Amino acid sequence: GNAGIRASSSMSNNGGDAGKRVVHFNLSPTSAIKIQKGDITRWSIDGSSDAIVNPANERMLGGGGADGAIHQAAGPELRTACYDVPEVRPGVRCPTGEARITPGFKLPASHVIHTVGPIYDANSNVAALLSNAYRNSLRVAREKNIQYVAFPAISCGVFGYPFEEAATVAISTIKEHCNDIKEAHFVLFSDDIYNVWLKKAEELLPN
Ligand code: AR6
Repeated sequence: GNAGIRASSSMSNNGGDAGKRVVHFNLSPTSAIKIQKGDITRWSIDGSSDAIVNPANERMLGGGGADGAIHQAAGPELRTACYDVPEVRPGVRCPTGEARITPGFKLPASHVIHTVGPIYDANSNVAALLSNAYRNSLRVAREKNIQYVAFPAISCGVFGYPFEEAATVAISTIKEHCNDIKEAHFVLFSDDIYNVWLKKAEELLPN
């Protein structure tokens, strides 16, 4: 049930340079969702084992958007670590909806969880694939005992997913599956996506 969910906002240092207004939604005494505008490459929780989620592609060797920014900030060791992830079939290290983990190298965050969201297609079940990307990212974090995870708006850039539909999938999936994680953060790059996410969170995570 939703008993105990409470929203509050504050100026917070969590997220370092990434944070302006951080809006908190407490799901339980030990688990929270936090939403902020910012650059995910700058995000970390001081002194903790933490992870940022990279909205990658199936090859996992870098690209544009957040993926490009994350590789740029992490340094060339990240590409080497990604290259070493075994292919499940030629050219595919991480199938759509799955997740893989590497160190963060020069990033402030200690780990990168690479996941692949779907390319938006109104005529296929992309919502299930997008939900899998969030759920499997949390599962990989849990397996490594990582308690703090930051997500961008997976599939909302190059992959063309409409923001409102993506926000519904992202927030409901995280709400359902973040039980064993202390904090799931959304670090959103643009005002428009931040505003859509906040509105949807207030709808789906009521007081
Ligand atoms: N911090 C947070 N969010 C960011 C940042 C950043 N530094 N930079 C961009 N975003 P995208 P996708 C936002 O395109 O749609 C790549 O080429 C961006 O504004 O990064 O899942 C990969 O290699 C958008 O809201 O990822 C894949 O081929 C969101 O992050 C493909 O793009 C996601 O946009 C993946 O496409």
